[in-house]
Amino acid sequence: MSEELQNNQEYGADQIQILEGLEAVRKRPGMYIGSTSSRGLHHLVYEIVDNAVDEALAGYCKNIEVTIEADNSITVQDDGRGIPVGMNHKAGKSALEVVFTVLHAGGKFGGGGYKVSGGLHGVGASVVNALSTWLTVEVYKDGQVYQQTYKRGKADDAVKVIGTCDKELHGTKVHFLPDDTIFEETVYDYDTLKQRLRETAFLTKGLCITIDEVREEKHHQVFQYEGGIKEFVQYLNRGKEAMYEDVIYCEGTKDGVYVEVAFQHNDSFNDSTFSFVNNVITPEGGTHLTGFKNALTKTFNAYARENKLLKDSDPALTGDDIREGLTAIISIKIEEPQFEGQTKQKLGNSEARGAVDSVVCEKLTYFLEQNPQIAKDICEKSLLAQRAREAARKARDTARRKGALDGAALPGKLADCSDKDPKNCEIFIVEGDSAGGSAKTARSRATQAILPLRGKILNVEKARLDRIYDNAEIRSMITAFGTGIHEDFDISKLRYDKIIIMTDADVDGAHIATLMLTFLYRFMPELIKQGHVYLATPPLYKIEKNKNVWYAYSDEELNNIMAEIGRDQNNKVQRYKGLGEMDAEQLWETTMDPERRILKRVNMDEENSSEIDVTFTTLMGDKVEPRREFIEANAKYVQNLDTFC
Ligand code: 2B7
Repeated sequence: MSEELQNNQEYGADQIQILEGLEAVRKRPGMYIGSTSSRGLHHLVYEIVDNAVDEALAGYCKNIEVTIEADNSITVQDDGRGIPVGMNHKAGKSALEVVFTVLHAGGKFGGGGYKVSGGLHGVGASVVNALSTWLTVEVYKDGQVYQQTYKRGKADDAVKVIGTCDKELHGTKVHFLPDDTIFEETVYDYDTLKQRLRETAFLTKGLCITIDEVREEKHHQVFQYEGGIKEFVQYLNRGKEAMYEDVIYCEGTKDGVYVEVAFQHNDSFNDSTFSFVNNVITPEGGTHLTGFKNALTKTFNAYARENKLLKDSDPALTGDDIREGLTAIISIKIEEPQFEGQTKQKLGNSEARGAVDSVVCEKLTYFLEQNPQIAKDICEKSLLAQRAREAARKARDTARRKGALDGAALPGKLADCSDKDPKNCEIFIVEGDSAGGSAKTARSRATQAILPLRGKILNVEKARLDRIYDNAEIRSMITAFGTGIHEDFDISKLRYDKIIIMTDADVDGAHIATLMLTFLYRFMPELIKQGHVYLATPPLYKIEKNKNVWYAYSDEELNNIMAEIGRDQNNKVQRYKGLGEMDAEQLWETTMDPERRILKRVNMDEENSSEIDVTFTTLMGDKVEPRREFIEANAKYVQNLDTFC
């Protein structure tokens, strides 16, 4: 730092502060972007895009283009007013430079509108700059092209005019390369960015967001939704049968809170409600979500009583009854969001509760009066849900009495391990009795438990709670894990550190694994979130030559092995079709031995939770066409379409 000062005496105390500011970001990047993992890497893009989205929310930007360049650098371009380039007298330098080099170039900077989107409230650009090997920003304004370049957050030079452009052109372009000395991962994932940008486009109606990938692999997609969150709900419901055609939509502003809510019921039994504050998902909800739930319960009960769909003697519908098969988006914009809870993801502002409650009550009451048929259909579905819930309660009580849910009596088919410390233990959920038998012989008895399941397990996307509690395979999993489900779920009672799903390496196996994951996702999501769920990876091929043995887990690996050992008559290649084709010793060597096996941990990034919901409902729901489309789009993971569709 002292060298900087010597080199440039004109910079005074202000400069020292600025350097310290960005040094702090490089020293503790996690404090500013959460982590330096792949997640943090992607956050850099969201921070830059958020500034462009703010410009769109202020009414000046219609298009945002994001490009993943060949070298994994990122370009973001908008057609807003262009960041101001004039002198900021307080800082003694161009406003543009302030935005990219000062940690607290706060929300009101530049005047007009307030900072609403995103997490870092206007410091995002400087944080991204500090964490980039290099960054270039260009501003198009009044026929001039302005540019400034930086290395690791420090400006190379003052803002320069580098050329002229059409007078009509206006906007900002940012191009940066994440610093590989800071990030553990520097390769961008197209799908991750695509999903987030699609979500951003849904949340900002009319805004056109383009994403391009110009690496070896090429992609190009455009997201623009004139219907905003109404279209988001349709998108989430695309794998399901909607109960009525219109998406119900409520919009309004109260106490400085802008509220938008869209919802539509479908024929499933799940509640897929997602809430957002300033365009950022709130996985733990908060006051805005509470306000929505209150309003929904209150309004439907009032309507049902008034219209004699619910008799005076009937018990009120519960929120759960009304939300059965509901897909909903709650999106609010608020000037100073306060987050609480352990992970600071839960909205705390009390005015948000009142605002959402009152906007939804008012608009929904009106909608129901105008659409009596839809109102009646929803009330009747809720009444069915009420009865089913009562039946489920009875089924669960019976199951509880038999000790079937609380681990009191472990399932007979379970071959448990002898070690009683869950930290050391793992359970293999194995498809089929025969593979289960091999696994029981192969396992290390002290720490590995085996639970064989017979055939395909119940698809929980298509079954009501009472049937789910009644299903033997599901009950045996619940009992073996020890945690209970839903409101009874208690992770401290988990009996195994690793839950390993072991199925055949074919399409049927993938289907069974997906059914199990669907069950875990809907009933014990915490197990996935906390990283306890894994997929075993059995090999696809066994190669033998001159008494040596190799296993290949992919076609690529097979080719590599063959290239190495030479393709000749002494080679024997065996294609494994299922776990059952391996004897116990082979199963142990290739798939179960902790020293040699490949385990894939199933992870669930809550930032992507709406997309995960779509994946499960598309794969497991009734509609064939969206499923076929989904599988075709993800064909690299699935080999044989026919069996699955
Ligand atoms: C608080 C800072 C970040 N800003 C402005 C004006 C326009 C503008 C921006 C932006 C990212 C990639 C291309 C306001 C706000 C700075 O002050 S940031 N556009 N776009 C952006 O960052 N895109 C602005 C008032 C008058 N004229 C311009």
